[in-house]
Amino acid sequence: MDRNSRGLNMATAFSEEERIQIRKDFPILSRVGMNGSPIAYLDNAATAQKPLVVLEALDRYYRMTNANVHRGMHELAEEATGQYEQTRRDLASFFHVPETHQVLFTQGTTGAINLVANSWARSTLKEGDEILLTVMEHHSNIVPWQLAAEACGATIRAIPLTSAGELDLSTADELFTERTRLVAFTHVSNALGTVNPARELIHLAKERGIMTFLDGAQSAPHVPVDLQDLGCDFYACSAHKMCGPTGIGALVAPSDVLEAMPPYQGGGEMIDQVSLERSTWADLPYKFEAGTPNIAGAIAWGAALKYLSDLGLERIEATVHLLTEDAAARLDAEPGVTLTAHPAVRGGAVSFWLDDIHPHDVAQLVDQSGVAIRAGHVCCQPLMKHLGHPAINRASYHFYNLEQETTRLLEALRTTRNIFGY
Ligand code: C6P
Repeated sequence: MDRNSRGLNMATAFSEEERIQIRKDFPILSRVGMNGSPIAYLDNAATAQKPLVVLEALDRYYRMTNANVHRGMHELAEEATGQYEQTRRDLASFFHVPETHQVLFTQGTTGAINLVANSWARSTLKEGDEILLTVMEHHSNIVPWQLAAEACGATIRAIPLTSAGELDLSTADELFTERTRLVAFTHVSNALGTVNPARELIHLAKERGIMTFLDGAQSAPHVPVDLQDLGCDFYACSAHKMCGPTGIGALVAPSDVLEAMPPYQGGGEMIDQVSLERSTWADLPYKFEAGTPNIAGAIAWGAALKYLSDLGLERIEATVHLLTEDAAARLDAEPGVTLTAHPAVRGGAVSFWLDDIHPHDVAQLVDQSGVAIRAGHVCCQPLMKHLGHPAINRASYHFYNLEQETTRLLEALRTTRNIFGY
């Protein structure tokens, strides 16, 4: 079998012909950009495009089912509840989670992190406790912990990076202290593309009795994730990066941890009994799902999960690997381009600088060639400080991208250099 150093079976990657067929599932991918050619969408780490089955699921829910969940005694409400709860079961099986009630719907990865920071962290952390992050974290995996730490008198520390853009675990013995209560880190970096050694870091924390939070925003879309195997305490992801709709995501955690956590938000649905003096809470998962949820979003996410599962996560992972390795190699060889990182294991993103041209100018100019990339600090300002640059350019891939889209990016970068007189 054609396995690469990462153990991926590269023979399973979708061929270009297969990807051309797959692209037909995504109406937006035939949209023509301002230069008259289809948009080369290389901003998948920001949000993935949606296949027709997801758009149809949204439309079908609002057209034929629209009703609130868990409340009504009528046919429509029962149908809506059944479809909404089916996605929870689908998520449990997608991530290999034993109990369905371990899956909580949130507003996204950000919502999941805020839930744990406000509930678990604020009720657990004591003065002098420490939360360990990494220098490559997204602001969503920094700011909620800072707010909780400030409220509890805890402090934040961060795992440094090597020059290749990987976690430097050589100092683990100093970083994990007897006051460390939580290690929260990203599975795949949205800025550098680095795939972190999640199992190894979770193991280091577990053997010291430290809780772990894995930010799966960039892994859930194209890495097969087995949460039983990984062993983290908390895992968060966003539907919109997995070809689903915006405004919905999930938090997964062990039942006993969730049982012990106080509610985060109060309101309808999350209660058992309410009197004017006090209230008691609903069972899991509803204790953490106050108010009318994103019903259509959950149902359409179910359609996205089925779509990804039918394609096969291993095939998706191999395809994204193929595309990003190709892009990284070609960008690295391109005059004027400097890659921000050279991780041994790369996820969906390749980021770079073009000479000393501001990344915003680069992104705007390549956009004129119909190539969509992201520019800026990509919500990772501490990482930018570490890199010594305020911003980066980032091309990020999904299984429906084509190598010729990278070729178009390279051509657009050459044009940009010409405009700037290089
Ligand atoms: N990164 C990007 O372009 P939400 O917004 O809640 O769906 O996801 C937040 C988030 C958390 N962690 C990581 C590693 C992420 O990449 C993101 C979202 C997007 O890189 C938008 S800034």
